[in-house]
Amino acid sequence: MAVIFSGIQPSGELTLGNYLGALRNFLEFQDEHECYYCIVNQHAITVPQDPKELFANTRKLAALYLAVGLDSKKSTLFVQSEVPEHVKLGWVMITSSYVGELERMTQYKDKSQKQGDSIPAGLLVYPPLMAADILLYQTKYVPVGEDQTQHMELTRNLAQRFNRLYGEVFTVPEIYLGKGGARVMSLQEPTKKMSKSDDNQMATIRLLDDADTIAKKIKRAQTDSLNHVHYDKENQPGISNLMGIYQAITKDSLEAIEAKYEGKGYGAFKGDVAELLVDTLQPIQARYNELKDSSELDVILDQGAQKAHEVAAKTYRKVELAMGLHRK
Ligand code: ATP
Ligand code: LTN
Repeated sequence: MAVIFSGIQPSGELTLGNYLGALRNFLEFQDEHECYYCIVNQHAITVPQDPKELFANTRKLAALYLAVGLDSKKSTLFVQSEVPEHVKLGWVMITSSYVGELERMTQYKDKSQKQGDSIPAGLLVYPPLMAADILLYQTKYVPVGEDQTQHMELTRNLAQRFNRLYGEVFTVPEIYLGKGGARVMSLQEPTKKMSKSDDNQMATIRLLDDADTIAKKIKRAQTDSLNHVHYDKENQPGISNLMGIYQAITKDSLEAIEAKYEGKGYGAFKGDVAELLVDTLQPIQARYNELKDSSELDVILDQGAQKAHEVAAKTYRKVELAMGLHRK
């Protein structure tokens, strides 16, 4: 039984990108592996958050994890800030990192560009905290979207660096990229990834969007003037993105989709994409509504934090002993 770990930030309402690129893949593991799924609220505060929204988004995210099919009897679901070992090992990982390697992270470069002269230091030290999240559980596989590849490489480097210096303490983890949906693009700027913190509401499909909103957003999604359903990311990024979404849900091949819509315009295809999304998201939304205000949710998160803490504390003790960071 291998250990699986992944995390999502409660930094806004989840998008279709989060679902197809991450959440959906989490479910595959829970029958056969030891799974930890975390709401990484300490990562979310690397950019300013409204306290009320952060609080609400944390609960919403927990309910969504369960609504998509995560089973709390099989997987451990918990909130990062409730397990103090994350920041403890996070500090150790920060002190094991070089400024140069952190500055080379493309997510840091993207997010810091928008901040002018006042770049929050948290943006720079975000990846070593992510490494700590993963390494605390002796994780083997980390299901994430493609955008996390560089952070995963850094995590592996930090684990190997520590093991070389202090002895074999950590399992060196591997990224797990699911098939299809690993990179869903913005509906408005299809060369950019769909991101839950995008201010342009038309750019994202939210998991809690109703049928009319979904239809409107897909209808207005940027395409080109060729009116030919054809996969060509370079020249037809908008329609290719919609085809990627269609494929991720139906598992049809791109060729099969092209053949099905041969001679039909974008209107017909977009209508079908919207319908597929509504059919996929409606049952998730129904379960979400049952769960969101239930006391069951708190019981699950309390038990999750306790289980995670037990495991994390064991690894952290090994770290202290290996580094001489203990007294007894
Ligand atoms: P933010 O906009 O706040 O940076 P985000 O939408 O990028 O958020 P994260 O919380 O950073 O989401 O990521 C959660 C998971 O969703 C990660 O595994 C990430 O790789 C995946 N993910 C995020 N966006 C996409 C996307 N557009 N396509 C596929 N996977 C994605
Ligand atoms: N960096 C990730 C979120 C994240 C994560 C993790 C993912 C924080 N800690 C540990 C997997 C494992 C992101 O921005 N998507």
